[in-house]
Amino acid sequence: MRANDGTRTGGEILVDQLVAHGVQHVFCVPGESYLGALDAFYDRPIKLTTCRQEGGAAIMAESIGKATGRPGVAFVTRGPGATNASHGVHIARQDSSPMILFVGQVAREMREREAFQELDFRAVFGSMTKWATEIDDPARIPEIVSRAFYTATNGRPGPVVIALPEDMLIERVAAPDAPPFQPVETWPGQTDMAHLQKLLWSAKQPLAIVGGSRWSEAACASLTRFAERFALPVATSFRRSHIFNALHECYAGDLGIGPNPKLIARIKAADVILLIGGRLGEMPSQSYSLLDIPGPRQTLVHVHPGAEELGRVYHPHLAINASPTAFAAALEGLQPPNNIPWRAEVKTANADYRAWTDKATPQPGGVNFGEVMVWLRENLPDNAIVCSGAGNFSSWIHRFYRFRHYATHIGPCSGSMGYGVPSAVAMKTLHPDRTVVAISGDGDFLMNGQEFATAVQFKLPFVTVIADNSLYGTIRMHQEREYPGRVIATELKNPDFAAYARAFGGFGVTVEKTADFPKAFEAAQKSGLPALVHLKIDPNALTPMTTLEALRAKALAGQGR
Ligand SMILES: Cc1ncc(C[n+]2csc(CCOP(=O)(O)OP(=O)(O)O)c2C)c(N)n1
Ligand SMILES: [Mg+2]
Repeated sequence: MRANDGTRTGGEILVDQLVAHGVQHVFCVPGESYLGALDAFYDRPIKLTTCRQEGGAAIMAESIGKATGRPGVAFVTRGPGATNASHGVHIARQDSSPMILFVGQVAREMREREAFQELDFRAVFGSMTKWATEIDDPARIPEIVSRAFYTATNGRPGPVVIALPEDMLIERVAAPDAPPFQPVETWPGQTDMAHLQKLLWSAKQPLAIVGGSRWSEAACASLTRFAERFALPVATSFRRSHIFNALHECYAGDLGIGPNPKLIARIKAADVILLIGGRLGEMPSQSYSLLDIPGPRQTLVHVHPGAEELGRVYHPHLAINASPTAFAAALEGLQPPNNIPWRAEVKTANADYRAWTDKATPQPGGVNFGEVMVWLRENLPDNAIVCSGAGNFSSWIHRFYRFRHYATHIGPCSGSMGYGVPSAVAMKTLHPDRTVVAISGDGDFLMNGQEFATAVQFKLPFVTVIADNSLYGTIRMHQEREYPGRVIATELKNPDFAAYARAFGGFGVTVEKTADFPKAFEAAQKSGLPALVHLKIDPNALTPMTTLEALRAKALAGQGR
């Protein structure tokens, strides 16, 4: 019950700050440590989604941050809750997603006795977050929460963790609310843009690679106009393919796992590389083999919102400290050369992309996952959101699906399994009117499959497609390469996934032939329930490019056996 003497409890002040900063969705697993905050949600205009595991709740918050550019928020309890939630915190870190995790903490007078589930959250999350802190004085909640919103969003976005001592949340004080935060734009300087124009005017074969966070629909539109005006081939970085419309004639393809060898060759042959927003980390750089380190042979223009990322791995010819949203707007002012010498190149780049992705590759077994992807890309609406986890199954998404709008692919650049289902819960909560599809591997799904219960409880009808090859396929692939024939710890005996979905109150169907997929998917959608389509994939169908048997034979031959 709120008092009318001008005071509020710490919990009430805290939740009021979230309202003030425009938070609409919060994901939680309750804990007795933060009952004072939980109660304050009771009559506030924030949709609170109760989850089944803190890893799921944290991934949901991270997904909101990834999709909207504003911090996603989760609440979890002390030690076990926070360590479970670290799954999502690490993703927010690696994927540069704004996120704030609130963690219950023991009462102030008990601290440092290793009280029940006590952890030193500053130490535990110190190296994983942009800021990890604890609030001692309820009067400082508005200041600290406001700083958390700015910190999570500004520069290179990332996670903030705030611990909340239990007694602090019920202490009453009079404290005014903070004004709403606004993400801070970092604008490129005029000299930066003039330098960039000069570099492009003398280029022979330039190419753009776009990635990272801090994009928006408007920024993507500016980027598209820039690509059109400059006839510039644009490649998208690992799990950032939604930044550029794959149907656009300037699209050069996806630079992630299993990329088109012609794209790799094209990047190596380029004379000017415009890297916008991304870090060109281990996955898109093909284990740091794509560009020379520290000084690339190509003229590298690196645009990043975090000043500390510029020159961190690659020595850029031109470093521009700017958020992609601001930089994309500034691109509108650049003028292309009169006769663009590389005009034919954009056509070839796009033709190479098309040839690489048009048709699914042949696969052993009854279900060809590539053909499933082709069907989904031809049949899902343009604004459908695909949430995916990590595993070899995702290489079929990257290769054959065609993302057409910003924030239609929500996936973990950090390669964290268990992402698709909680992420789909968050996306369907955010966009109840849009089609949301989670795509999971069999191993991947069961890491956070419990959040299917959250989807049922909160009536979130998205479809989960599981590519079940009865393997931790990715690890098996590495195992067969390094230790051919010595199979250990990579085989899975799986449940009946369709029955699992039904047991939770959802819709479930199993598919054993590619031709049966469309009907099964449509039935899943028509059910109006959270639904699961279980695809039986041949374990031999390891990647779009090779089979398990072929990989093993090659490795054995290499070993002279
Ligand atoms: C949380 C987490 N744990 C472990 C790994 C290591 N790992 C990467 S892929 C993979 C197997 C994925 O299996 P599955 O989801 O069935 O997909 P598949 O590769 O079989 O298509 C594992 C264990 C990881 N990336 N993330
Ligand atoms: Mg698998």
